Order: sequence, then C-alpha cells, then structure tokens
Amino acid sequence: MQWSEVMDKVYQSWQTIGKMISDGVAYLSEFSDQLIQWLVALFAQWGVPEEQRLLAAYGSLYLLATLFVVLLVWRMVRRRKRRAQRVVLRQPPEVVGEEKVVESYKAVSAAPEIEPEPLSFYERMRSGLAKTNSALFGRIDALFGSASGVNSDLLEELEEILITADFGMKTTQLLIGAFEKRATAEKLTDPSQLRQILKEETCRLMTLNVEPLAVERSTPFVLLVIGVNGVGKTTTIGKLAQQYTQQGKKVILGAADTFRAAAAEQLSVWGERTGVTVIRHDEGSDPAAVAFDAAKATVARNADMLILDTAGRLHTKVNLMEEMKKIYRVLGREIPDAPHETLLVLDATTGQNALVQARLFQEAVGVTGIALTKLDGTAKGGMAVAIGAELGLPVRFIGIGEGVDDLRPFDPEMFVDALFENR
Ligand SMILES: Nc1nc2c(ncn2[C@@H]2O[C@H](COP(=O)(O)OP(=O)(O)OP(=O)(O)O)[C@@H](O)[C@H]2O)c(=O)[nH]1
Ligand SMILES: [Mg+2]
Repeated sequence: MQWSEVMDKVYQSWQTIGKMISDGVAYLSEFSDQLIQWLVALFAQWGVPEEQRLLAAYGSLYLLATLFVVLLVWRMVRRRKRRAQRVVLRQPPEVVGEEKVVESYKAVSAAPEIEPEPLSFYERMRSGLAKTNSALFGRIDALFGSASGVNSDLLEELEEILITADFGMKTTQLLIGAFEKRATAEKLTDPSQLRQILKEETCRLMTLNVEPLAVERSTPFVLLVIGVNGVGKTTTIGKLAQQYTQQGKKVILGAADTFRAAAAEQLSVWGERTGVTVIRHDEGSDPAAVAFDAAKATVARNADMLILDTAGRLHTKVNLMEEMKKIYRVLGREIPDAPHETLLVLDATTGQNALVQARLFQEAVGVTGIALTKLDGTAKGGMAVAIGAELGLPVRFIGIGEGVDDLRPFDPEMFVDALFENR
C-alpha cells in the first residue's frame, strides 16, 4: 500500500469518527431539548409560575446529571476496591513473622462481598419447587384475580389446578372443603386473602399431631431406611450420616442391602466421605445377619446411632414382610425398642404412585416417617401435602438435590411458603 493510500484511509477514518461525534452531540442536544420541554410542561402542571419553569427545568437537569456522575464515580471506586481485595486474597499470607500481614489476610478472607454467600436452604428449596410453584401459583393467582367471589366455577377450577399439581383427589377435596368453608364464613373475595386461606389450610393438612423425630430419645437410636428401587435410600443415608456426624453424634451404617450388586460399595463410599464406619457382608448374604452385626457393633463401640440401608425390592408383600420381620427381630434383641424409626424413602417425581408405595409399605412393615426425595425439578410437589393428609405419615426430611446439604428436616410452613410464593 502506498503512503498516499494510507493517508487517505486515516483521513477517512477521522472523518467517520468526526461524523459520529457530531451526530452524537446533535442527538444529545436534541434529547436534552426534549427533556427540558417535558420538564417545563411538568412544572406547568404542578403550578410553577411561567417565568420560573425554565430555570427549574435546567436546575433539575443539572441535579440529575450530577447525581449520575456521582453514582458512576462511586461504582468505579467500589469496583476498584473489590479488585484490590481479590488480589490480596489470591496471595497467601507472608510467613516471615509479620503478624499484621496474616491478620489483614484473615480480615479480607472474611469479607462477605468477595466470597459469594451460599444459598440458604429456603432459597434452594424455593428453586427446587419452582416447577410446582409455577404450575400452581400462576394459575391460582389468575383464578382468584378474575373471580367475583367463591362460587362453584372457582372451586371447580381450583380443584383442577390442585389435581394437576399432584395434590391427589382426596387431599384436593379436603383442601377445597376447608377453603370454601372459611372463605364463605369470612365473606372473603380479595385474591390475596383467598390465597392466604389456601396456604393456611394446606399447612394445616401437613401439620400432623405426631412425635417429632428426636434421635436423642434413645441411645443408641436405630433408623431403618426402606423404599423401592432407586428412590434415593442410600443417598439419603449418606446425607443423614454427614449431618448427624456434624452434630457430634457417633454414627454407624449397616449395609443390609445385600441384594443389589455394588450396593454395599455405594454405602462404603458415603462412609469414607463422611468418616463413618460401615458394617457390610458379601453380596447375596442374609440382610438380617448384617443387621445383627451392625447392631452389635453399635453397642460395642458406644455409637449414638445406627442407620440401616435395605434392598429396594418389593416383589411380593409376603416376602418383604418376612425379611423385615427378621430384621426387626434381630435389631430388637440387640437394642431395646429398635428400630426407633422406620423411614420410608419416596421419590417425589413419581407423584401419586409414591402414595401407592407408601400404603403398601405401611401395611406391610409399619412406617413411622417419610423422606421425600427429588423434590427438585418436579412439578408434583403437591404430593408432599397428600402424604400427611391421606396417610397420616409425617414427612421427616425432604431432598432437593444430590449434594450432601440437599436434605433437610421438613418444615411445613417453609414448604408451603415456597409452594405458594408470588415470584
Ligand atoms: N435430584 C435429586 N436426585 C437425588 C435425590 N436423592 C437421590 N438422588 C439420586 O437418585 C439416584 C438413586 O439414588 P440411590 O440413593 O442410589 O437410591 P436407592 O434407593 O438407594 O436405590 P437402590 O439401592 O437401587 O434401591 C442417585 O443418582 C441419586 O443421586 C434428590 O433429592 N434429588
Ligand atoms: Mg441403595
């Protein structure tokens, strides 16, 4: 390329840039003119005398511009400060005996703006229940918003919404009945009041008059975990082991699922991860023999808790009954009143099918509590309500993910809040 061509190109670029700047300035001045006119009209509406309107408009514009610049500078300063803190964080403290350096490193490490706050359990449950919430809340809100009162049309549509969210027929009827009674008695029509009543009645259905799961009630406390294939028994046990260990309890795990290949290995991995002893036998051996050894080890080692994993098959009720009876017998022989809790694990994504399972297990072995897993990513969260309302069984824990912290004691109020929250 020749020198004159280069100069040509530079000249053209300058011309383009110059045009862009002059266009920008023209646009800005036109914009500010319009803004001034708008402000003058606004001040006229507010009754400002005519001779003062222009002055007031320019004054406001000046104030707004100043505020904008101050905000911009403040943001820049804040960003710079954060960047500087991050740099300090990345550098390890100097070990040359400078106490002050170590202290400042600690102080910066604790700075809340740098470490992203871990999501609270409520927030995680909230996002886990997002699908149920959007299936439920949006429709309910539209229904209550457009209704002129509590009439048969509203109740019919509400019924359909609840059934879609897997509340189940019986629970839906119970809930609709209670809702209608209160809304009519209190003569309510306001959408937010109607929503509040529905929320309160749902919570009431879930709050059962049963003993809470207090593992301190008995030492050692034996928790037997049952449920069909793949519902999340072993994962739930791993999470529980971690949480009880963190509470300072000495936990022992028993791998009484001797049926599925690699079941004991899966439990052992959790054992290693949480630093908990796992009692296991070979694949295909008698589950009651594992229960016996695990109970003996629990007593001998002065452990606070024994959590037993079992096989997830339910091919015949008789078979299950026999197996469970044997496990109950050996546990009861070694530890008085064991098992103290028979926790049935249900997979929330299976909806009403989980209720059928729960009924079968309840008849066969006598369940005392439910752990409801996989509530994340399902629109069938309503079935948690049905468990309490239809089976009279307390939901002890809910699982909202595969992580170790994704299992928590169930709190009906918190659950209903997340279910009906306006997002
Ligand atoms: N998303 C999600 N996945 C879960 C949850 N709980 C368990 N899982 C997953 O479900 C799958 C099955 O879990 P397991 O713990 O092996 O189930 P199990 O009941 O012991 O299965 P079997 O031993 O075969 O009867 C695994 O991939 C788990 O990570 C939960 O709360 N949310
Ligand atoms: Mg398992």
